[in-house]
Amino acid sequence: MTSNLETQLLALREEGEKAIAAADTLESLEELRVKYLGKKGSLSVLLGGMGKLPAEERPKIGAVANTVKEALQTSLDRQRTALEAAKIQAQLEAETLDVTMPGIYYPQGRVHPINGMIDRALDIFVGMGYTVASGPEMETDYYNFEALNTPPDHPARDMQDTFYLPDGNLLRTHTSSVQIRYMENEEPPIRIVAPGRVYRRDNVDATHAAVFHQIELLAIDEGLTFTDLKGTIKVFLQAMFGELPIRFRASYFPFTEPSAEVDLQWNGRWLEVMGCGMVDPNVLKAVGYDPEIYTGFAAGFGVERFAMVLHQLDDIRRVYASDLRFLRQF
Ligand code: 2U9
Repeated sequence: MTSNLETQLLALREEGEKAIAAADTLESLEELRVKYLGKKGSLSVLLGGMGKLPAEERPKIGAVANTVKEALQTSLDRQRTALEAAKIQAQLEAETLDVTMPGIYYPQGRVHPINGMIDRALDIFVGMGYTVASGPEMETDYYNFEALNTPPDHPARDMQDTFYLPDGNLLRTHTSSVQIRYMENEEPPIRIVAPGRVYRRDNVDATHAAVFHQIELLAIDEGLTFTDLKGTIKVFLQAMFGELPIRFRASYFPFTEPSAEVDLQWNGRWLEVMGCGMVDPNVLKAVGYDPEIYTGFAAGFGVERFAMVLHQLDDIRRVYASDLRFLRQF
């Protein structure tokens, strides 16, 4: 004969196993464990009624209660394992990296052709032992002209007319002022290269701009000659343009004596690409160097002009127009 308590125990087992199998989270599973097997859970409550049973029935009911308890515990363990596995699986799926997904597009910038040209030229001079120097774009008359052997009444000032500020300062017409400042603070031997923006009061056309970029180099030491100047320029121009014929033509600059223009044979035509010369003794004196001990050479070129030759540009204004169709080509 099956006692009432035994029926209830078996019903509890059936109900519990169904509920446990249906639990879909670890939290609800824990609630079911407490509900059925907890201290105040259904099984405890039922077993509380054991005392009312006749003594001979107790062992049998006790045994049934044990199997019910074990069965529920087994169900709980099985469901916990399944839910934990499902949780890990869901996490893995949620975190899967889809390498075929298109990435986020960030428009990529690139080096402006003028800066690219400056970088290339500086690399070559740094390779020859030069140090890069810089200075202010707003200058005094002294650093831009006077210290460079160009007094106020000098005819060369006409060609380098510039923008003057109300206080008498000006926008530098070349980076030579950087070399003057450097020489004032340092002692020979000196090997510097000065890149930078310069200004001229010029009428703007396909080959002239009021703002452009220059690179100038300066070497001061004991015993430097025009031969050192020629060799340095030859190495530089060949690194820049390749093995092309070059020639030096006598010229004039207030700050160098003798002075020369450097021409490069490019596509069968002679192109003027640089100016150069031996630093004028008056410039050495202006910074306190003894011209009987030290000599030096200097050279300068326009970065835009180099870029126009190398990239075959027809109009200098293109490099300032910020037209992406133009800039994307470099
Ligand atoms: C010091 C002494 C001498 C720098 C020099 C040139 C010749 C030259 C022009 C090229 C085209 C400027 O960009 S451009 O218009 N430059 O021809 N520059 S010698 O001579 C110096 C510099 C600094 C202390």
